[in-house]
Amino acid sequence: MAANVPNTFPKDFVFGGATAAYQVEGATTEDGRGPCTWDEDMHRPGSRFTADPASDFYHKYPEDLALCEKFGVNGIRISISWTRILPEGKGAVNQKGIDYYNKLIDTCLAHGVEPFVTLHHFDTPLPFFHAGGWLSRAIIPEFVNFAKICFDAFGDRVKRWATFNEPWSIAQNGYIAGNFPPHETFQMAKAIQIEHNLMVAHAKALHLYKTMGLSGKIGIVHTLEGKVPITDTPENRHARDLDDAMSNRFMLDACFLGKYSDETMSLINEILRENNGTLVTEPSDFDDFAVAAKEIDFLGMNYYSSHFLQTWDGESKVFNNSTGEKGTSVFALHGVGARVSNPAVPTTDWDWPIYPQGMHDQLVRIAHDYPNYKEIFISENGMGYKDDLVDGKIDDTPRIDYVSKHLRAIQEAIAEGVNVKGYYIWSLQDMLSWSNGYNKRYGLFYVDYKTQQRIPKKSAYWYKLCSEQKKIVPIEEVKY
Ligand code: BGP
Repeated sequence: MAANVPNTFPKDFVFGGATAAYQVEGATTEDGRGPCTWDEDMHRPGSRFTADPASDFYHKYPEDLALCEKFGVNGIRISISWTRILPEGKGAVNQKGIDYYNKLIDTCLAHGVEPFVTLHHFDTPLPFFHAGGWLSRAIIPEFVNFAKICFDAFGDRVKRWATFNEPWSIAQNGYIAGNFPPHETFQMAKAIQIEHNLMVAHAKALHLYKTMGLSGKIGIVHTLEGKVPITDTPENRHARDLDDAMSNRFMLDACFLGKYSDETMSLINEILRENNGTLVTEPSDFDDFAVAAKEIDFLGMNYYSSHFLQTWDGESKVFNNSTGEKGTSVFALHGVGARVSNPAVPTTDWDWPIYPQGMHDQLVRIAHDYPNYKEIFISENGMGYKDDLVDGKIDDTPRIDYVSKHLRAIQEAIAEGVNVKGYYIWSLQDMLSWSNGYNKRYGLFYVDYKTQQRIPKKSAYWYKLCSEQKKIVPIEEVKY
């Protein structure tokens, strides 16, 4: 780390906490909510967990927001469950869903916690999922309709909107890694098509917002995994470029260039060729992209990890470590590359490399490659950990260490001129992890799932000091 970069954040830097509706709310059948794709998925035979009651945020939000205020968390990412508002994805609006989010947003504001609202955080309405999900373009106008209802209902108070959370995860996890519904594997062409369709939906919803005369800002949340060749050979660098194109660059181009650059398309076409696939687009998609790229206000960047790439011409193979049994992950894709372990880089129990340099590098890359980006928020970052409750306390020092190093990477990027305006730790409280369940905890606030009691972890006390002092506070200064 560069020693000459001051340990300080701008006065208006947000120290936030992130959540997602399906992971925290519970109450999946309450007050008229309709099913989303995950409700069916988590009730299939062999499923290890469900989303009820999760962290019971549907009822416990006043307590969680009071904790935010007490612990210096001055921003919260929430998402709106599409099927609370429109139980069948379309048709009649469920007033109870509107009422819930009105109360939630008002409570955020009453506690001085700025809401950052995501319209879609993986919870596609079940009827649309059955009709092909994001592979089908039929869902695009339905999403825009849902977005309009939300902008109309909440746009007077919500000043920061994201259209989607992590389009790449929808594509990769559902169609390549197989750990999200519909659990398909190695369908690189489908994944790329889904990315494109999501970018069209994003562009249309974003432009709609801009025509409504509301006073807030709108962007998108991408997960930007760093990509590094495991050794510096031309073959490994090419594997890096292919993985980066499919995971990051394709969608960044759509959002910020308003088109796919020739270099990006050359990499994407190589992946499609190797996997016997094609990409279907319509000419008007690029008109939508061009308009939205001029209008986008910010990028939300989720960053947890980077991948170390090696060239790979074998068959595709993936094993998802969803239990925290360290060292079990496998990820190699035909026509792309293999993600291999780097002995010099530590990992979490779920085999995610801990590599803050990757966050810095992605921030600098955005500023360099997409200079019209305006502002960036780190909209998720944090460490999955099997927190132990000992004598009523949780000492999560490894998490503090992880977050400190990533905050430092942000300070360095800011010092190099990147406009980073805030950090939302994943997660605010412990919650359901999509494919891992409840033993992978991320929260500042421990959730006892038997009683729903909240217990602030050591990291919560530390985060409060950082937020108050607008700097990375040494762990020794935490009284716990
Ligand atoms: C991001 C998602 C979050 C969250 C987080 C941690 O991709 O936006 O919803 O789940 O990752 O992932 P996991 O729960 O798989 O450890």
